[in-house]
Amino acid sequence: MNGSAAPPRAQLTALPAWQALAEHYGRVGKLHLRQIFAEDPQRGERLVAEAGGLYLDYSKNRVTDETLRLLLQLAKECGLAESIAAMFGGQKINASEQRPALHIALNARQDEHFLVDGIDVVPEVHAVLQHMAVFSEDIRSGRWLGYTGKAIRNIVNIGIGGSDLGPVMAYEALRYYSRRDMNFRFLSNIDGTDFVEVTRDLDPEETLFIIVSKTFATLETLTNACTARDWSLRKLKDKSAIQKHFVAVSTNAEGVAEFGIDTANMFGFWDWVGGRYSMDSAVGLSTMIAIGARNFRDMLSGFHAMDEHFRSTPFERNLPVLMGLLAIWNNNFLGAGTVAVLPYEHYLKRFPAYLQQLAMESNGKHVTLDGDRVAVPTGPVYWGEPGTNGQHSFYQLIHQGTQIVPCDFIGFCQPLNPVGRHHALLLANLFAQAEALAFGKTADQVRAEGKPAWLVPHLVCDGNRPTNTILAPCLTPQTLGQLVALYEHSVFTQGIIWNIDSFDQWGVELGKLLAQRIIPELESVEEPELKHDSSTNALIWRYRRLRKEES
Ligand code: G6Q
Repeated sequence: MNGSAAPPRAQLTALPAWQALAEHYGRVGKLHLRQIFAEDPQRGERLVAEAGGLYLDYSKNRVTDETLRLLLQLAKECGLAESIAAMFGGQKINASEQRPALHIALNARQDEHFLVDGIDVVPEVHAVLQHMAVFSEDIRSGRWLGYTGKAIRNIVNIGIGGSDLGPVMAYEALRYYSRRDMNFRFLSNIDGTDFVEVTRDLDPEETLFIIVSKTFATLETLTNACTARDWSLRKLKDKSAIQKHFVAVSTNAEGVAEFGIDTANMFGFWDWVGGRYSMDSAVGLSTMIAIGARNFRDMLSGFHAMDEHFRSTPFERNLPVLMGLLAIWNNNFLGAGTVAVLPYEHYLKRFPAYLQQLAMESNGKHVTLDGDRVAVPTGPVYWGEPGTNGQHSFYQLIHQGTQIVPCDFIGFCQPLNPVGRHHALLLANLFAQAEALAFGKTADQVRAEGKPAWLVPHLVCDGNRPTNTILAPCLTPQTLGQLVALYEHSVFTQGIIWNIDSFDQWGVELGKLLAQRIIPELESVEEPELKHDSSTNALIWRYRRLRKEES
């Protein structure tokens, strides 16, 4: 019995391709990339794939042609092709929530059709985009005035999780293309510090808040939105000023109206768009205001190009499929529990944090779609920092630590800000790191450099650390769309192999529920009767005591 229409699937480890991979790993698991490259001088030109200018070099993974053949066979046995068709066909592939996961429809051209329950959603998608374009232009041109007649100079996006990480990442990534005479800020944390720091130098008369919440029921977002409303009204006095300084992105028109926002200034999206897959929906309103409607559409065309590539390219040349299958190999056969994402592009500094949610909320699951406990580890930890900063921080562990950390290096051939030799130095470091990780340095090489014997073991780098290198011409809105869609579909591919629901997130509910119980226990004037475990009780008592002493 499962929540999807699909029949239960055989256990992953019982599939012939999985068993063949396990047996194959026994033979090739110890092979070193030095040997693999030496035996195949063309490997670096062979094990690459390209889509719309995005070039993936996966040759520095610990795989042979046979490994790749078996991984592709695994994709077949797991029904990846059928699952891709099911996603694009609007089937309820988010089985535990009984919904389609149709974020790809957000990128559709006007002449395309995506059906949800038999209804084409593309016209609605374009209607919202048009609404966003008009509004963004009104703000950018100064046609939209604040309550006291001043133009809007500050945009504050209030949202959390999927309603924050995409917008903030996209703003940072595309800052080069953004309006420099406006401020864009992102308020997410329920910690009052976030609110204070975001608003401290802003003038309410020139500030527009975009409240982004699919449900319009999220504690953090509503708390921040209410505080922002109070903050605005302290200066603007009149409640009707809210209409000029607050707009919403949500599926919940009732909640939006109740808050006091004119629903004419609400930008809709749909329950078939998951939060972490929503930066190309109205959730990206702040992005559109920052970079303009045309650039936003270019970003969507990048998403769309990668969506189409994923849908129609044979798997052996399909970037997201290859990356997803390699991630399975690294995680389940090489035993790597994490993936480092290392963009050599400062504008992508929030990209690892964005991917953290995309990958970990999607695939951090312990139960299969059939309700069974998974048989193998799922959902590696994603993390990272931009190069070259990481090199002076955690790369030591990646080079010489005791665990394997597969890395995705991301770089661009053309700098957006050409400054002296900086770009050549930056990219030289990227290429050098991938080279060093693959090939390392042997004791013989160290000795040949004349190093004293006692120092030799410290200088040896084993190498054989798997990496992907993604190289693109230049960071543009379109490239960003391609890059995000590449990871979305790679995450999807992994979820299909593991037979998990990559679109739900039930695990986050328990903590939220317990917080609701604890809030009154922290705030009540009376001494509450605590019925938690002894640790939680003691923490609450201590907090109450210290707060009381302070006041
Ligand atoms: C994303 C998650 C989650 C969600 C936030 C905010 O896939 O569902 O991160 O985006 O919890 O939810 P709201 O947009 O409903 O406020």
